[in-house]
Amino acid sequence: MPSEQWTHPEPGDGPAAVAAQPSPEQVIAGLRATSEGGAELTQLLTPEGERVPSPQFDKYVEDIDAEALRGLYRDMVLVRRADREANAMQRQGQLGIWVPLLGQEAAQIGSGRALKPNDMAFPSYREHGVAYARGVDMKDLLGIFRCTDHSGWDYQRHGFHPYTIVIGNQVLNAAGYAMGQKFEGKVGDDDGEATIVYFGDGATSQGDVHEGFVWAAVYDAPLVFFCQNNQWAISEPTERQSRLPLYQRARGYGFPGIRVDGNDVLACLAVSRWALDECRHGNGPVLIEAFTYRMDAHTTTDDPTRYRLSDELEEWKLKDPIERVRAYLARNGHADQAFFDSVQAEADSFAADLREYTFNMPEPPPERIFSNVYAEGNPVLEAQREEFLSYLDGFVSAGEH
Ligand SMILES: Cc1ncc(C[n+]2csc(CCOP(=O)(O)OP(=O)(O)O)c2C)c(N)n1
Ligand SMILES: [Mg+2]
Repeated sequence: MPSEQWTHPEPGDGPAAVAAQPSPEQVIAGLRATSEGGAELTQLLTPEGERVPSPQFDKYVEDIDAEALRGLYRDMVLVRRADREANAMQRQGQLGIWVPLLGQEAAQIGSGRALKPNDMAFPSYREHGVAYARGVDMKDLLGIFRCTDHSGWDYQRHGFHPYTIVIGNQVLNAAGYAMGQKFEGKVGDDDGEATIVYFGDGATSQGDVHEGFVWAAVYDAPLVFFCQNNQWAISEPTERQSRLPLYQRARGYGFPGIRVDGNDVLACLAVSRWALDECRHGNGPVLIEAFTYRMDAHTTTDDPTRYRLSDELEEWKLKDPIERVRAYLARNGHADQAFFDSVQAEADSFAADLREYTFNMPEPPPERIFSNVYAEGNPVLEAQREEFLSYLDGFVSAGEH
């Protein structure tokens, strides 16, 4: 494993600090580890858009004919276009911050489209593509980033929980939810339910994620741990987070782990369907490591040129998740230029709608913060609300004098 070579320097003759320095070969191996998934990568569509047969996973995408693949292509183009529009709107001061998903479209659409209506998804903060796949209106995401909303959708209706900023915390919530599905007898056959939880490579260093692994494992919870290894936790590369490929961690907890090409929408769909199926039949949990790349900054507050080489980005551009589907569709005569143009036009108008909505987004009244905290009335919260309202009234009357 290149990453092992980098993090396991051989003891040398010199003082420990000197002996621990990686050799030039180890440094190169470490760099490669952030761009090459290795032999263990499950892939159905190469970066050049060629279909790779998979005895284990082909059956999970048997129904994906040309039309369905065009649909997955369209999904990815729309969410990328929305992502680019939101990024631009932050630059114009219309959003407080944006968290780009650029490069992670296949991981999110592939896994998001693998879910069934009764399944539950727990996102972190970058899962705009999964939100879209769960039927959340992308406009409803934007209130969070314009800082007018905490969360803008009905999570039960969409099977998509609110975004979580506290790294890894949603893994505990998801483990609890999946244990509930198990306790309530919703697991065991084709109609069983499953939960999927999204987190990053950096999150795997958090205690919450380990605790989630332990609880889900000992209760056989129907939980798919979906780790998007985008190679970076802000400025910290994956090889500083783990001595071994992340998917191999599952073994220590006693459940299967698999590494999938996170830029291959077909493979992400197939592997997620397999893992969700395992879970709904009672064979969970499962860890999926989607090997992908964060093509843009961590957020709009970050400048990745400070800590990573641009040739790494150039290398990943050749593995673009959308381009490989486009190449496959075009090469096999499944789509013509008119199709690609129409998807682009649809994406442009989708983005224009988001822009229009954002610019005219209503400001919620300040007391909104007290709404929807509890299902029923709560006297303490009600008292706080009243106090806050009279405090605000004080400002109005001061202005009137
Ligand atoms: C508990 C906690 N610690 C630190 C942070 C600050 N923080 C925000 S994002 C991030 C990196 C997360 O990296 P990763 O899990 O790889 O997810 P990615 O952002 O790459 O999708 C950190 C440290 C936080 N939000 N929560
Ligand atoms: Mg990351």
